[in-house]
Amino acid sequence: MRFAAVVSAPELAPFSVRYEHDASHDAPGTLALLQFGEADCPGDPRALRVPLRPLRAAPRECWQVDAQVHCGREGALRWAAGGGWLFVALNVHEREHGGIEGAAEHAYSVLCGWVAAREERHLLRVWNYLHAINQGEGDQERYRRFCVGRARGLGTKGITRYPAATAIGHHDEEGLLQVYALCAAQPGEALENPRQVSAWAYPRQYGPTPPSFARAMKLPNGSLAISGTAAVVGHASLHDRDATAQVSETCINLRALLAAASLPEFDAGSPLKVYIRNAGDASAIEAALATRLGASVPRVFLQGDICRSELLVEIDGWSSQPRVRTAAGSSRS
Ligand code: 3EB
Repeated sequence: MRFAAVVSAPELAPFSVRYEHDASHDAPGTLALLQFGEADCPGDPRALRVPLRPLRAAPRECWQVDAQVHCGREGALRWAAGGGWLFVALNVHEREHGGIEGAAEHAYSVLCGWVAAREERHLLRVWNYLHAINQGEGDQERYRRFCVGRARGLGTKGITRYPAATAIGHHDEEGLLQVYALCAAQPGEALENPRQVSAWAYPRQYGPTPPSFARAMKLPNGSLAISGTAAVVGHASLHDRDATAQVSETCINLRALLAAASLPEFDAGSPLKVYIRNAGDASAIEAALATRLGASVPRVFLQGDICRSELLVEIDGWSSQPRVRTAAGSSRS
């Protein structure tokens, strides 16, 4: 008889995300509290000001674990960990790194180097908010330079399995790059969208280094972290200058991802972020979404520039695992 050596992965505590007005950073089990466009909250490393302006009354985004949370700062990096999950965030200033490319390389190098030494070493989901994302022509466009620096920062730390991601342009402080991430002590499963060419395989016309992200990440708890999703089919942008049609196409892309993950429709457990380039499109986008998403699906509307100038709207978010009926008839999530 042969015995396999089993190195058991640490059990993960339940992890959930929800939107809540007036949420407090010191509620038990808070891993992160994302505050859109609000004043900075310097006291607690978990309370992160996100440099995007809400276009509607915006709740805060709370990441919660059923576990004790420890948090701290190390240099520019801030973190919180508990129950096998880790929130980590970094604000970098381009002027200290010779521009967006150097800032991105630095941010990823610091973040990945720090995460690699932790028990929660699996980088699952990353958000990137950079200033003036579409400025510059051709391969000098700032988003493309960001992609070059990000790939270099990831590569020098040996990351070859891409996280799910969002990259959006902000109109806040010039030169500010914010990167924050969710990591865990167990790996996730990266998923691609059957309607889209994988971003890391985009053809040369979109830049010298293709974007380093997966379309979604199935988290070790079965939930799905959905990358920024726009009206991209194959590798082409569709519905130029038509925000409503871009919303429809984006929703088809989102449903294709849910199907690929064997998850049901979005519901009250699926908080979504809607990034809108032109504030003047907000009402049309809101109305278009109302016909395609159930009223119970939580959503926030943020002003943000999408990484291709022809794209007017992008959506990211979470979809939680369906509740499982236990033998006793009670339900658990
Ligand atoms: C796209 O499909 C739209 O560079 O991290 C979406 C999500 C997009 C993430 C990134 C870019 C990123 O290509 C843009």
